[in-house]
Amino acid sequence: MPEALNPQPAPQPPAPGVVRFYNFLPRGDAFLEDVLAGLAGAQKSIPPKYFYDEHGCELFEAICDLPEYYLTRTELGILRSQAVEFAQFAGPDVELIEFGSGAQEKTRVLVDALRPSLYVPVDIAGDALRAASEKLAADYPWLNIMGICADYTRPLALPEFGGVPVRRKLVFFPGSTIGNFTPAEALVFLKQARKAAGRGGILLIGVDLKKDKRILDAAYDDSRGVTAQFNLNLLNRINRELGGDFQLNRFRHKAFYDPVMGRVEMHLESLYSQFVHVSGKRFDFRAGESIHTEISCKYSPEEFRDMGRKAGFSPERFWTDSGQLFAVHGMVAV
Ligand code: AVI
Repeated sequence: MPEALNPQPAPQPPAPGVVRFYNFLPRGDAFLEDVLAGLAGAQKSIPPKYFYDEHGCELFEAICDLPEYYLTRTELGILRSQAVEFAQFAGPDVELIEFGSGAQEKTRVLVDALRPSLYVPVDIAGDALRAASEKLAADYPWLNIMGICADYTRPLALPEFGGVPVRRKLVFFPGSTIGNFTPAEALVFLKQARKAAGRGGILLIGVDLKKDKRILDAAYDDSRGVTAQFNLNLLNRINRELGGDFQLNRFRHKAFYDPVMGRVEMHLESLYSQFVHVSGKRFDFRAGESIHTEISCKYSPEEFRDMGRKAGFSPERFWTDSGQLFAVHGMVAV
C-alpha cells in the first residue's frame, strides 16, 4: 500500500499545566498568641491546627496507616468505588478546591475521575503543601495547580486563576476534618465552603459516623502509641518554636469518645503538680489537669444533612462503606 499523501497530524500531548503558589498566612505570631491565650483559660486548650508542623504531618500520615484508625482507608475505599459516580455528579470542566489537602492521596482518585481544569489545594502547612503539589504536578503534567497556604478556619477569598474553562466548582473536604470543629464552627466553615463553591457548586465532604465507643477509643488511642506521639509533639513544637520548657515525660496522652457529646476528646494530662514556661510566661498545672487539644465530632447522616441545609446546601448524595463506618456527602450549593 502506498503511504497516504495527506497523513493526519499526530495527536498532540495535552498542554503542560501551570503551577502557582500563594501564601495567605498572616504575619505575626498567631501560634504564640493562641498558645498563651489557650493556656491561660480555666480549661487549658490549644487549637488542633497546630499539630501539623513537619513531624506532626509525618505522624498524622503514620496514624492514617494504623489498623485501628479506620477513617482514611475506609474513605479512600468509598472514593475509589464511587469515582465514576462523582464524575457524573460533577460534570466536565471542574475547578477542584480542596481544604486541608495534606498528602493529596485522596485527591489523586478525584483528579483521575474528574480531570479537573484546575486544582486548588488549601493547607496551613506550607512546606508540605508545596511538596505534595509538586509531586502531583510531576505525576499529572497537564494539571493546573494553584496552591494556597492559608488558615482556612478563617475567612478566605481565593484568587482567580484565569484562562481555564470552569463550569462548576467542587469543594472537597475529606478526612472528617470537619469533625475537628465544634458544631458552631463547622457551620461557619460550611457557609464559607458554600461561598467558595458558588451557586450550583458542589461540596464533597467526608464525615465520620457515630459508632461503638470501643472502636472510637481504639482509633484515637492506638496500641503502638503513634497518636500519643502526635499529641505530645505539640509540646515539642511549643518548646522549639515558642521557647517552652515542657518535659514530655511529665504529660500523658488521653483520648476517649463521649457518646453524649458525640465526639472524641484528646487531652494532654499533667502527671504531676508542676509549672512550665512559654515565651517567659509561667503556667501552673495541678496533677491530673489537662490541656484540651482536639475534638473529633461524629455525625449521623441526618445530623450532617441538617447542618448542610443550614449552611445553604441541598444534600443530594450519600455514600458509605459496607460497615457504615464513614460517610461521604455530596451537596449542591443553592
Ligand atoms: C485530621 N483529623 C480529621 C483527625 C481526626 O480523626 O480527628 C486528626 C486525628 N487526631 C487523632 N488522630 C487523628
